[in-house]
Amino acid sequence: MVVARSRTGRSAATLGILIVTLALLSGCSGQTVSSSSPSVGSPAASASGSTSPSTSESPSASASAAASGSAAGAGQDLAIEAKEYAFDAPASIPAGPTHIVVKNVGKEDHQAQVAKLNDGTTFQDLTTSLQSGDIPGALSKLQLVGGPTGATPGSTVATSANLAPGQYVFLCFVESADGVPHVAKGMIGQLEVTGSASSAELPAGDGQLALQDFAFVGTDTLTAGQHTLTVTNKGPQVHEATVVKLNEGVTVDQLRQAFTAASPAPSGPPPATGAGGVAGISPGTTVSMDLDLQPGNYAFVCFVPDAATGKPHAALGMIGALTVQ
Ligand SMILES: [Cu+2]
Repeated sequence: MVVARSRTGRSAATLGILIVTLALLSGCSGQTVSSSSPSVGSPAASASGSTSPSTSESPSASASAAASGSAAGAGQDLAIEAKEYAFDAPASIPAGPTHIVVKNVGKEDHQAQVAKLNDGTTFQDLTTSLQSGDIPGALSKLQLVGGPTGATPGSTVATSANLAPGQYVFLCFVESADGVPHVAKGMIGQLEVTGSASSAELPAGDGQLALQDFAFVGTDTLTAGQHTLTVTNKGPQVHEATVVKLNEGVTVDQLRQAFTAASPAPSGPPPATGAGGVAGISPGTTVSMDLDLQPGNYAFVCFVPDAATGKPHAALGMIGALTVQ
């Protein structure tokens, strides 16, 4: 399938370019930053709360019986392995608060944009839109509930969402070196969420991030180590919060300038490397993301294209500073 690169607005081309930008940010350093687990560079260590690395069983959806209706736990784990160009994940999971854990076992960056098909929309409808390059059409068929993004090879990234029953997909819009987004290489997964909707809250976490047109408002300082941020999209547009670690000496203002320049032409070393984050979230939706960061200067970045101009929200100022002490 080929995703056309000729549309306007929220186009595949734009999204692809954004992902390329992200890839540039991630650079070729081979350096990985986990935003949720201590398993970086240690394949034997499993992500906290996820399945064992055993190959005899696929990642499983293990419902936590004790967490029902409680804010004390994430409810259940949904363990996903991402590689070129497929997701290895359970086919179904019960509805409710879900800790979505993506382990990148591949060689390229990956993400798992998690999205629920609108009522009346079939998986075939979605893939038809994707195959014809109609990304706005595809997005109009979906409710975006985040999902881990910015997963560098070997890293694990986790987010949480309260999954309502229905048909879901995992999508990876990261581009390969050939310029083709992984979703066009078949990197689409399907998930059926069963049972009835849960009113349970996601774990409160210890920080808040509001996504607005076009700014990040909320937590801007964290201590090193594990945190969970509640992330709410309060803007009329879809937003995301990709986390990047600024290279030594690079400021958030410089990063912002790189995105707002008329023709970004990165030369020299990339200004930042990927450090996880949460993928696209529909307006009015609250999810959460786990972070496990070393001290340093980071930024939240939104690469979602503006509905009116097609420019990435980052180019419209949607970059927020995050200091980890
Ligand atoms: Cu945005």
